[in-house]
Amino acid sequence: MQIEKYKIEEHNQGLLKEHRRRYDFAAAGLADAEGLLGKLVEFQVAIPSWALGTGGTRFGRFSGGGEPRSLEEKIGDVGLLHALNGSSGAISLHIPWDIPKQASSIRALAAQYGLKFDAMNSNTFQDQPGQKLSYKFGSLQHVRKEVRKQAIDHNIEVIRYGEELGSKSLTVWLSDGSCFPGQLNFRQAFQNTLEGLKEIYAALPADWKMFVEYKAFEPNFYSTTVGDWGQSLLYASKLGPKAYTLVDLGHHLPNANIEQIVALLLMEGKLGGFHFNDSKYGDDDLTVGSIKPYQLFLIFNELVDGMDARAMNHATDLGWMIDASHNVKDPLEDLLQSVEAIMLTYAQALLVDRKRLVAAQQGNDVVAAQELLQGAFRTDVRALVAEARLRAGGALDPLGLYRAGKVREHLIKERGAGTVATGL
Ligand code: RM4
Ligand code: MN
Ligand code: MN
Repeated sequence: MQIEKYKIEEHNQGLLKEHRRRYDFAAAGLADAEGLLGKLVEFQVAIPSWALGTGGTRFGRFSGGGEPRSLEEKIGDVGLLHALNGSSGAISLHIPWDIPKQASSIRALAAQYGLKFDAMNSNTFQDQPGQKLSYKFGSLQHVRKEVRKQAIDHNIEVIRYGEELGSKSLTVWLSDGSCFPGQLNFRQAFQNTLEGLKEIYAALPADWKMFVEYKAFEPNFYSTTVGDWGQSLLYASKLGPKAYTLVDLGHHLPNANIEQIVALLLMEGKLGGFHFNDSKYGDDDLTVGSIKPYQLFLIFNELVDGMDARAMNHATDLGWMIDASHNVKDPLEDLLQSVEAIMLTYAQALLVDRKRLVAAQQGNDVVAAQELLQGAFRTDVRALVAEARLRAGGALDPLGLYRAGKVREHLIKERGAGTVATGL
């Protein structure tokens, strides 16, 4: 299904008066409202193809119905999101969950919705039907060369699919590691993995990036072969200039200072991309900003500061992706909430008075520094983000329109109540 332009306009008309009142108030306090709006309009967050269906845990999965049955329908879903919020202009695919059988028509379909293909993701954490060798004991780290080769070949195949679609990056997340002490020779596992990554790196087109994603635990619970940002950075540094670290917010040990990690990776020019989600305990994959919004703000504060220090383009120089799973919500509603949370937080980070922050830091004025950050965090920027959405052709209240337009009901009618999307 599609949401027609006139429906969005009608919806906006009804809300416009109140919106203007709020926007004028919010913009009056800003030195450069237009500059801020321009940045917000440009900023796009990629939607993961694997998060368009209902997620689950190892205990169960409760589908909400109307899930996309094909890559075409997944693209349709992201198209809906983008029509509503104007900030979801890309999709990140996972192979083999989303093999594009006819790349040219998939590309054309995405273009119709104004979507680009963000990072391609490989999968050597599951065995696939018909696959010769098993990844039970890892993929690139594996003690057997044939298994490593199979994993390398798969990643190269993913690059080829991505090239056909116009993607420009490959995200490698490995579940490799060990569950028990003694199971693995750490150095050997690292070396094997590095060798494999080198072969994949060699197959990257000139204008591509490779993102090495780390994760502290799960599914392996004693060691992970790309377990933290240090290890990821080590691989990325040894690989070369096209390799970067990817930060997934849910992949750290509890209480890790993610904003500091981000700051240092940016300083080194080695931060490549981001997987947004939120968590209370581990890789919970909850809605962005739902549990620790201040932490998200502190991370965005470092992102803006670090990117500006290197004169980077906020919108295009890093890969911005959501990586979440929705067990009890409608996935599309959850994704609308996540994108909104990202936009709000980005806007707040743009509001930080950096000159005054530097002065506070130089003067060891701890109180003033805290006031500055919390002042930005406590600013209500909802009307600013709504204005950016309006200018991008989106809806003033995406979630409201999604519900009023009975989008899920339509999708269930179209696709059926029992459909199950490929993915998590
Ligand atoms: C992993 C990791 C990867 C994602 C898979 C599905 O935990 O976050 O980024 O591709 O899940
Ligand atoms: Mn991830
Ligand atoms: Mn994850």
